[in-house]
Amino acid sequence: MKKETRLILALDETDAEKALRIADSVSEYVDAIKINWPLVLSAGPEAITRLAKTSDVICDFKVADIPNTAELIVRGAVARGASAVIVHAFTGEDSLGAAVRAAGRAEVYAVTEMSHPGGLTFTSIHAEEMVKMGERCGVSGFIAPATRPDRIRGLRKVAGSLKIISPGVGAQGGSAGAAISAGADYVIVGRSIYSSDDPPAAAKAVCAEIRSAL
Ligand code: OMP
Repeated sequence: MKKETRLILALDETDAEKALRIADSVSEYVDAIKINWPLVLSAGPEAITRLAKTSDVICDFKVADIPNTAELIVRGAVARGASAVIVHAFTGEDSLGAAVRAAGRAEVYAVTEMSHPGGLTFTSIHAEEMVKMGERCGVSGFIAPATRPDRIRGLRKVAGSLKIISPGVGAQGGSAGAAISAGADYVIVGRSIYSSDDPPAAAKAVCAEIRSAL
């Protein structure tokens, strides 16, 4: 994944044609497009391949399964053109390791503490351990919450030079500048770009905020 704007668009738009139009319109502002079940369920998995023609695509399938199933899901996503897959770490070293091996040259990002309030119930408590385990498994990086920049700062200390990508900016209340200042390499932004009246202008504004934090 290139590291130019440090913005990743979370394209959870369920109107497939609109999603593709938005992806095109913001292409100069984003380093990658992250897609999740909402778009895959409405547009089909071929959306991965269509988007991958013009952008790096992160398949946010939050894989949380036994090693064999994790491997099959990651292989399928990469075969369709994904450059990276998001996998839960809480399933343990065998499952996360299987996902990394199945990804081959594609990247795996492991979820640590989740950005929503419920992320404090279980994921927060084990986030540092999940980062250490992810490093042993060979992941490329971690998901850490832009809603809690202090937690990005804490997880950055454990993650060393591995990447941190941070969702929770805008609609969930986090700020792109604060996440980058706390040690995130990229921010992930969804609704406040794809649901805005002017997605390119919204993406441009996030990029400006990121730049001013660097
Ligand atoms: P917005 O809240 O609309 O900006 O979207 C955030 C995106 O990041 C969604 O696609 C979420 O599924 C995803 N996400 C989180 O919001 N919180 C997390 O802890 C992890 C993720 C993720 O793995 O991307």
